[in-house]
Amino acid sequence: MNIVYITGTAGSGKSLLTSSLVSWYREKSQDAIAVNLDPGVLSLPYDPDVDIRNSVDMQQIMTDYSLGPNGALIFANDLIASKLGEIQEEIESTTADFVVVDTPGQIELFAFRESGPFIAKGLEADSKVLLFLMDSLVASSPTNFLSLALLSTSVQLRMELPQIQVLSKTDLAKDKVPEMMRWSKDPLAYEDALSHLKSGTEYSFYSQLFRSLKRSSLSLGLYPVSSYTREGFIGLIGEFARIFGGGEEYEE
Ligand SMILES: Nc1nc2c(ncn2[C@@H]2O[C@H](COP(=O)(O)OP(=O)(O)O)[C@@H](O)[C@H]2O)c(=O)[nH]1
Ligand SMILES: [Mg+2]
Repeated sequence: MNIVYITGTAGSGKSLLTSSLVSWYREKSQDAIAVNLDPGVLSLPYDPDVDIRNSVDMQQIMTDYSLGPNGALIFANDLIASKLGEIQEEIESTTADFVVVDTPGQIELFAFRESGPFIAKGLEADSKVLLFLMDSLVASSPTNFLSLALLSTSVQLRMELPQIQVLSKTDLAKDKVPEMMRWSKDPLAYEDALSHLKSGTEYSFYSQLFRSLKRSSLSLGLYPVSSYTREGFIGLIGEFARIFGGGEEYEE
């Protein structure tokens, strides 16, 4: 059994990608399940096979501890850690080969408190990979692109798992995607985009940060994907197959 954790900022497309990946695997007759780890979510674009909301009840927490929604959300996210055994058992009670884990809407509640890294490291699987979603619409300016690349590095330092960066919602930023892909591969292309925007001091700050990230990057690369059109799925799922060591060949 292999696990894909899906992380990214709120609204970056985690839940829809979870849904689309599971559907895609199932259409290829692969045994895949969706796990929802967001205790605060009201509606999801998929029917979760394992759902943290069955064991962590936000309403109950608000009542029992006299907390408002924000306090209850923090409490609920911290409680996820105590459910590790239950989640593992539920996953293992399925026969799934691919487990796609949708993480809480707010990344700081998952990656930067204790429960996220605890669950990510604690769930047992043959292989695990962590996706970090960079929303195409946000990442299309060179400074935002760097900011998201830094955040994804920060998340990786917390989670300590192999990481793939995903440029999400590419259907919404079609004309910008090729340029962002060039930035990810070539610091000179990135510096070219910066040179129109920044003063000398800013330019050198951004370009040096970018170069040092590129030089020492722990990421396995940036994959452009649309959960609506499924553009880019072959590339992304091919990368999973390499990590998971499966020999599957997929077609669109
Ligand atoms: N056009 C388009 N919209 C998307 C895509 N992925 C997500 N969205 C939309 O972006 C919004 C946030 O997505 P969601 O999956 O809920 O983000 P999450 O907060 O990271 O789980 C929703 O309205 C989605 O329908 C995509 O690939 N293309
Ligand atoms: Mg979500």
